[in-house]
Amino acid sequence: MSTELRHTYCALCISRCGCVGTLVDGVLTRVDPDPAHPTGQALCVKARAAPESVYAADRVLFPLRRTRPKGEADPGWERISWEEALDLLAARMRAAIAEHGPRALAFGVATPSGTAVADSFAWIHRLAHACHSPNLIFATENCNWHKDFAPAYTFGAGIGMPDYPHTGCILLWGFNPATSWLAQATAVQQARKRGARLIVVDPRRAGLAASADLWLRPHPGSDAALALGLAHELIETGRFDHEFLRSWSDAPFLVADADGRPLTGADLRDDGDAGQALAWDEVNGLPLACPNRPPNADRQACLALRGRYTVQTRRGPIACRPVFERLAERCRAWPASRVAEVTGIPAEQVVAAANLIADNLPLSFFTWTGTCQHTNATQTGRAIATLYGLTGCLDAPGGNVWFSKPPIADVMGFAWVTPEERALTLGRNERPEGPPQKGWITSRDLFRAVVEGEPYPVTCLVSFGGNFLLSKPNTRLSDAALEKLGFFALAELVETPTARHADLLLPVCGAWEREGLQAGFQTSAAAEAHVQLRPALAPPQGESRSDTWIVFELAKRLGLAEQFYGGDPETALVRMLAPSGLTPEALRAAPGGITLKLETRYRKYEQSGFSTPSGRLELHSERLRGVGLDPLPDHVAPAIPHDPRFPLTLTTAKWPQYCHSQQRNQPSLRRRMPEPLVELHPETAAARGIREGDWIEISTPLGAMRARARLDRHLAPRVICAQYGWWQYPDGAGDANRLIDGECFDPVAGSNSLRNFPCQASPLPA
Ligand SMILES: Nc1nc2c(c(=O)[nH]1)N[C@H]1C(S)=C(S)[C@@H](COP(=O)(O)OP(=O)(O)OC[C@H]3O[C@@H](n4cnc5c(=O)[nH]c(N)nc54)[C@H](O)[C@@H]3O)O[C@H]1N2
Ligand SMILES: Nc1nc2c(c(=O)[nH]1)N[C@H]1C(S)=C(S)[C@@H](COP(=O)(O)OP(=O)(O)OC[C@H]3O[C@@H](n4cnc5c(=O)[nH]c(N)nc54)[C@H](O)[C@@H]3O)O[C@H]1N2
Ligand code: SF4
Ligand SMILES: [Mo]
Repeated sequence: MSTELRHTYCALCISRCGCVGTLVDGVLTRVDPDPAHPTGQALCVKARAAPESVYAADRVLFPLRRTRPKGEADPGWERISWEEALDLLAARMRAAIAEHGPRALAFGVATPSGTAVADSFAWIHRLAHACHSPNLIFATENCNWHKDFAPAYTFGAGIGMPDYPHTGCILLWGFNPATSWLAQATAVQQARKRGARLIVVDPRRAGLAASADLWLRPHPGSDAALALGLAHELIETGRFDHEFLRSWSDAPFLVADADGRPLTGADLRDDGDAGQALAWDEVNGLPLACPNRPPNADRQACLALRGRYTVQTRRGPIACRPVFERLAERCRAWPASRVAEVTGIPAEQVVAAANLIADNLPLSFFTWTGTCQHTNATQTGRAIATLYGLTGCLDAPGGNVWFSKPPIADVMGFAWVTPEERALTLGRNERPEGPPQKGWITSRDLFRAVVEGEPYPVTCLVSFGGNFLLSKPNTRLSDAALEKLGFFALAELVETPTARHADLLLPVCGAWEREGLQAGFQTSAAAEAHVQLRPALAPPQGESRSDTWIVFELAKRLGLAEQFYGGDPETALVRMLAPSGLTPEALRAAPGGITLKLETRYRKYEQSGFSTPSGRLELHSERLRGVGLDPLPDHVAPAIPHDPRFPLTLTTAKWPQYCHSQQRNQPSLRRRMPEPLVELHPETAAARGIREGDWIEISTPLGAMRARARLDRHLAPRVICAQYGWWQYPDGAGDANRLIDGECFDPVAGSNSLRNFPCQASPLPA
């Protein structure tokens, strides 16, 4: 018997935990943490189930072609060769483009945060772009848009990463790392041991909330009210970073009272600079043109943050106020008493949270899907980012920092799609400042294009994972669209309900069966400097192949070999790594990874400004105002139906055992969570004759589902938390998304109301 230990990392979720696999006679038997790895302190049950996932009986092992009409329960799969499968797919892709143009060909990809498709994410995008397709569907509007892209309106970039080793207070807002990002949970706990304080904002007492200094329990979808209330406490007591705001944010910029327009140099003189903002010089009592990036800190002390002024412009006097004054007025509408009414959080706790923040700077924060799966997600994100801006901790030691990343070539090929083609991205006209600007489309827009041909027909979908029937709202539309699609090819590990609609099912090998590159592990400066070429722990099962292999084979058949380095993934990897000075050989010789020597630089804005239009942190977003949206954050009531028959609020969350709709086929995980659960307050249950462990029905205006009741006295009596992603039940038990309307969405980002939907709970006959 030979035993081999192999260093690798778990690629199943965003945490990418460093680990060591044990192979006995070449067979993967177990996976353990790798404490020497920057994210290797702990592993969750999903990684420990690795052998079960590799050798699962229900894996798709061969390319399969449908022989029976769509809509029939049995697709009548016929096994075909890879040659046939790839030739067929390439022919159908070409036909779609020839018939209706590249816009009729859409691509799809599973979430890179909750699957290992991150390995191939860039290559899949490169293929879509090489085909000139402006349409790619994945989970972004309900997943990472609000932490990685939308904060650009305020910060010029994503939210960065808490500098846990140096932080004074951690704010986890709609983010439960104990379940969703183990490496961050470990970092939080280490910081707490050192004395850092912790505030958790979550309708559930989930994960670290139980041990936090303060757990705030908002009603789902009311987070912006809390953020503005906290900002109000800090502003009115003067506990904000005046210096930072004056010198590095747009806080002093003057905005006209009449129309909300920022004043510029061009208002003063004919030859004035329309790109230069005006502020009020309190010492001289004059408007002053503010220098552009990086701002001239010497002259900032005289700039007013508060007050009302009249500027004599070329066209006469204009009444105006600094951005900060306007923000302060916005926040004044949110005293703790009103925050309490809207959020359900006691007013004393709002004040206590503001005190905890102000007394324990530097503050760091992380927010994820708890705040983004709402119809008011963009404004909520703006409100939280604005609150954070007040502390002056952005990119400062102990704050949220953009750590140096390993330099890796961007291979997405975004520019290959012309601006004219990009203008056709579904949803772009309606939400120009949201995901469509990157070519990312929502299920609603894609499936309407398929079913109704509006605004134009999409006839072919090529997706690399993604279980849209379970992960997107409005299941009825998804179902109809997948059935109607002219051609649907899906690369998958297992035959999901979505896969049953495919014309062609391509077998992919799982994360443990293929190599994968991770350049940067995010959670600390050292982790972010770590590069690893994950070795496979097992050979690909059956005839399964990696997504990357499929992309390159397709590219060759589509005449795109040149854009794909001659169709050779190894050459591509060499080119991708080139800027870092690393090679595949060097990485293969160091399977645990290589930590590059990257310097951590704080407050990078002092050299280069922020990547916003003004070069400063923007409390007022002119970009949002430019498309008719509110330039300042506000709490907007969720745009969801109101119906007295559905008095409860349905929310959802992740569970440690599973990622979304996956892994139910792994016995050790299934034993831990055999059936779909729904959490509700004991009073809510008692009022309906529901007991712990009963199967109950949850209904909304769209439909009903079943789950087993779990009583939780920490929930608000109005809130129930259900699961989504179960497809092991013929009647849709544990599939909350069939209850949620896809027409309720955020006007900027298209995010769905997956965390706040009116519902009712009722007992089922035993
Ligand atoms: N085990 C596991 N890990 C995962 C995943 C998985 O499916 N399973 N998926 C991965 C992916 S793709 C993602 S995006 C991340 C997501 O990571 P998280 O965002 O941490 O995951 P969730 O548990 O969905 O949501 C976090 C918390 O938000 C709370 N919440 C619900 N509604 C609201 C609200 O209105 N306001 C506030 N403040 N909080 C609210 C929930 O109760 C929950 O505790 O996890 C990744 N990791
Ligand atoms: N109600 C509700 N709905 C939600 C959420 C919620 O919190 N509440 N969360 C949302 C979030 S944050 C996200 S990210 C989405 C996730 O949405 P999806 O990306 O659709 O996630 P899954 O449902 O897990 O489906 C992923 C599929 O990809 C397959 N897969 C896994 N790894 C690979 C791989 O390496 N290659 C290929 N080709 N396939 C692979 C899996 O077998 C699985 O069937 O769901 C969203 N839906
Ligand atoms: S948290 Fe679990 S699933 Fe995610 S990377 Fe770590 S071990 Fe893998
Ligand atoms: Mo996600």
